[in-house]
Amino acid sequence: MLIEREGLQVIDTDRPPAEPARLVDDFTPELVDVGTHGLCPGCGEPIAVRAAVEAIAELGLTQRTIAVFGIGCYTAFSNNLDVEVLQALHGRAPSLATGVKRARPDTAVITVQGDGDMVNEGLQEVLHTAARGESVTCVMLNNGVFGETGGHLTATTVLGQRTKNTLDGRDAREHGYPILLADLITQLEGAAYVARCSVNDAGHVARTKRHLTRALETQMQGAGFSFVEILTMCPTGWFIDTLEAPAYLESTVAAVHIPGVVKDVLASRG
Ligand SMILES: Cc1ncc(C[n+]2csc(CCOP(=O)(O)OP(=O)(O)O)c2C)c(N)n1
Ligand code: SF4
Ligand SMILES: [Mg+2]
Repeated sequence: MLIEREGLQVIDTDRPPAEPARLVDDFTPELVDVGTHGLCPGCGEPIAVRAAVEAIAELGLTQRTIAVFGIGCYTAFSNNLDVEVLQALHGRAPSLATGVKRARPDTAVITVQGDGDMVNEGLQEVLHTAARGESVTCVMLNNGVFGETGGHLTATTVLGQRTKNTLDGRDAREHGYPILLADLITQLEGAAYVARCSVNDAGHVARTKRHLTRALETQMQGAGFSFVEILTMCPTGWFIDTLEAPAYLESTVAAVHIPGVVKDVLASRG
């Protein structure tokens, strides 16, 4: 029920609603056990994780997926998902995933890491895994900050981007240039599928799911290493208003880390 408070029409949350809530339909993906999470409002990571579990379920891989998580805000989802999850040390998820896949080649193995975890703390792990052409899928949630520890600069932060320790924006002379990981990985012979996408609007979320699906298909066909970089909003770490974050992603982050399919070996084989 709406009430008037300080001249505004607001929902009355002081007492229970007159009618109980009614479930119109259950849109919860089958691999989501617990629908609520403690991440910030407007965070892009829950959207990206949902796209991944939907892709896994739609490919019929529900019963044979093993995920390897890095350390960041997204790690909280290891408690929400009905997927076997292994926790890696910072940056080491691709190596752990390699071991899992070699021991259990029948499984679908997917890593979930942040930009801090993957590019700052474990860059060599993902590069060597790609170069070896391991049949695993690595996913990087790229928000350009160490979100969980307070919004500091990472190796992917774009020039001019404001972070906790670059309050005047990243400056190449002081902080160097961003690493564009998808572009780097694509040069490695063992990489069979490389794509970059984002979750800042419905169209991009749909494309993200298609890229994740294609990456998992590449893995299951044994074609080589697959990599999906997903640009995600971090309004808290970016120190901007929650509602401004999707547009900021588009104009600032995606202008440098440009979305699209960078490499698709299966498609080029015809
Ligand atoms: C060896 C080690 N160094 C530092 C930390 C602290 N730490 C925990 S999460 C995190 C940030 C991770 O950033 P990112 O991977 O980008 O994930 P996000 O939180 O942005 O999603 C850091 C530095 C740690 N846990 N272990
Ligand atoms: S700090 Fe950033 S990445 Fe972490 S939950 Fe909040 S918005 Fe998401
Ligand atoms: Mg991050």
